[in-house]
Amino acid sequence: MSLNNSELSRIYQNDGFVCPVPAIGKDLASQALEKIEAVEAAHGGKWPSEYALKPHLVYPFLDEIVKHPTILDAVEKILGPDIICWQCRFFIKNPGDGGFVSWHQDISYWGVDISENILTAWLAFTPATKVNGVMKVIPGTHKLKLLPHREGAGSALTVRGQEVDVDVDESQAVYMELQSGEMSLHHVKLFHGSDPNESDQRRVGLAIRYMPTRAKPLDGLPKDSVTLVRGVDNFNYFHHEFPPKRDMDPASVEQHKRITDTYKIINDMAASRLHETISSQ
Ligand SMILES: O=C(O)CCC(=O)C(=O)O
Repeated sequence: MSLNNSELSRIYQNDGFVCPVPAIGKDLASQALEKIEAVEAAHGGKWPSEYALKPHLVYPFLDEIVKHPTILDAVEKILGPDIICWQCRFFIKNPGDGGFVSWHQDISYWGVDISENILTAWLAFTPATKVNGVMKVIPGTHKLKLLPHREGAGSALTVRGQEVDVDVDESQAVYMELQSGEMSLHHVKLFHGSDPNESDQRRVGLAIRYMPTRAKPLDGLPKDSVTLVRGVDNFNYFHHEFPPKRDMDPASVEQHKRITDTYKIINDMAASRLHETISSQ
């Protein structure tokens, strides 16, 4: 689907998501998948858990992907010209592993102003289909407030096993099917989740979180870090990250550890303040 600026932004504002959107293309996606699988092979067949968050800080091929011009051109239509990549993380489901993601809104524990227009580009390295556990969304729910979430009730694939604490009408679900090299874009408050992989093929995707540089962290949290991917940052609410020179170079590994350790503290503090954040809307 090739959409002009106003269509893409209109659909996103109306529905809270756009899908499918051309991104890095099939060839680059399959080259990247080979690299992902080489890292997995070197770590006992699984993406290493210590690099689950922000792997673009230690692997140059992922740094290139989060800065890919086709991705950023689409993101810019929604967020404007000054864009930061706040985080990225893999969501990988192997056949029969039972992995699923319960219905949730993303922003609950991110430690950032919840009224801001923030989105995820979910980039497919394999086809993502209804059978292999593609992401599903409830259109229009991005217009709701942030709602209470239960922790630990949901999937092991999310950071806190969070699940939105309301009944979700599954009959309204839309499945965001993708070819490899395509992406979906979804708003940070949109209800979304995914079912287990019932196929014999892997489903491999990278969720890249983009924000406008004006997105303000909640008061009183340690200063978080971001990668400036387009435009200028006139706000400096976040520390700026440097890109890796080569796979796992020591300075990048040190930076990654410092930043993800700080983020764990931010995530815990944001979780403990969730009620306060919800009632402030
Ligand atoms: O990959 C999935 O199934 C879910 C992804 C997700 O929850 C997210 O991007 O926030």
